[in-house]
Amino acid sequence: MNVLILGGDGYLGWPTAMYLSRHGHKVSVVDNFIKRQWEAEKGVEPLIPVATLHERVKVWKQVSGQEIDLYVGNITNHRFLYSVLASTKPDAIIHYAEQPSAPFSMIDRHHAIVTQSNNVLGTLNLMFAMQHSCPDAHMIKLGTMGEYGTPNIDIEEGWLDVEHKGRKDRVLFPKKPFSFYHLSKVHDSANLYFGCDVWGMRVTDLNQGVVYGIDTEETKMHERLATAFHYDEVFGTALNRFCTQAIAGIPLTVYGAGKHKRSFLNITDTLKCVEIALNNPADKGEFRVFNQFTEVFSMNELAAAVQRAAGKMKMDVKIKNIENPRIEKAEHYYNPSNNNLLSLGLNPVKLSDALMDDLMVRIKQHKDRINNDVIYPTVKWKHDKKKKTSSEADLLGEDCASE
Ligand code: USQ
Repeated sequence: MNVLILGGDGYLGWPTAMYLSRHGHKVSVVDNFIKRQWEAEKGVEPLIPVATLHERVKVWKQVSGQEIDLYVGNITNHRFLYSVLASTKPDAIIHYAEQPSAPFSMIDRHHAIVTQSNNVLGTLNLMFAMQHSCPDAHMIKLGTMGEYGTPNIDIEEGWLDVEHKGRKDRVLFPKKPFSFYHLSKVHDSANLYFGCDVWGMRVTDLNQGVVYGIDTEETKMHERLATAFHYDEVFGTALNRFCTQAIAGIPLTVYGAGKHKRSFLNITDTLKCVEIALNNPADKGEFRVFNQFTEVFSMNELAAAVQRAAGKMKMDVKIKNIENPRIEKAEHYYNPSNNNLLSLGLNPVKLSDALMDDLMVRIKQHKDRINNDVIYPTVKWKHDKKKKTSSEADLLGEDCASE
């Protein structure tokens, strides 16, 4: 297939590009490198040095013989997006081009607005650009399990059958998201459902859990093909952070009592799930939702697994329950369904001891690059009103998220 990947420089975008290129698809990638700018703003870097996208595309050609076409630009600029779609004429578009961090979106007013305008307007532009150039193409959109929050009922895949005062209907599953970032994905989902309903778009919304892992088959093919693995408080996700903290010899930062649960998957399963969605496109007019995760863990379970793996490497790792900087339920019911991808053939990679050992060994190779100063959480969901936020934009505007 002719596949266009938006956000091709990212943690998931770049491995997806190589994977699909290796599996016989014609791949083009788009990125404006804004994530690298946000990293610079927060003073953080991926653990493994990440080559420029231009260089990675070149190295990929050398090691695989396959070309990946690169387009540099911002998808919130509709002229740029229209021209990319007109020249690539994709059968499918995989849309990762969003600000991906919940803490980033909660820093202050400015970061909430950057997140929602980038994510929601980028997706809206894409909807219009597709109507213009490729109305029959399949959009595979990266959503998040965090759209649902932690409701006190089973989490279905996107939809809920309801009976109300004797009448029945099928409605989008009620959303109780965790942050302005997660909310941006809720807004995207609502817009995309509308596009399917009104224009006959075909969309698969992948409500993905927390991804962990550092390598895929393709990143292992050359050191300059590495992807952006983060462990910092803003862009690092829980398991990646815990493993890095273990290697750094600092206590694992479990937020709160650690009894809250989330859904997880390995980075290699992200690629498999996207491939499954690609090979089984949504019907015309269908807004299809897959819950993309393979396992559920509480934070305490996750930290204990890392502690065990570290113990095997003769490291004595402590777990520290610190005050939760987020507002989230400390204990809750959690029973999300993930049948759609399993029934289409997903064979999950489970978080085995072996997998954790590999991850820790790989992190250890770059131990000297770990910056302990960016690990402890400083972004809080509820701001201290007396304290000014550090963002220049908000100091000028004299406001902050809690006001
Ligand atoms: N947590 C800790 N200690 C840490 C970091 C996180 O206990 O040092 C806990 C948090 O309290 C939270 C959970 O881990 O409940 C998950 O946090 P996270 O930072 O790993 O993930 P999250 O902020 O939810 O966002 C990440 C990705 C996002 C994706 C989402 C999937 O950054 O792009 O959409 O995972 S999900 O969580 O299912 O919404």
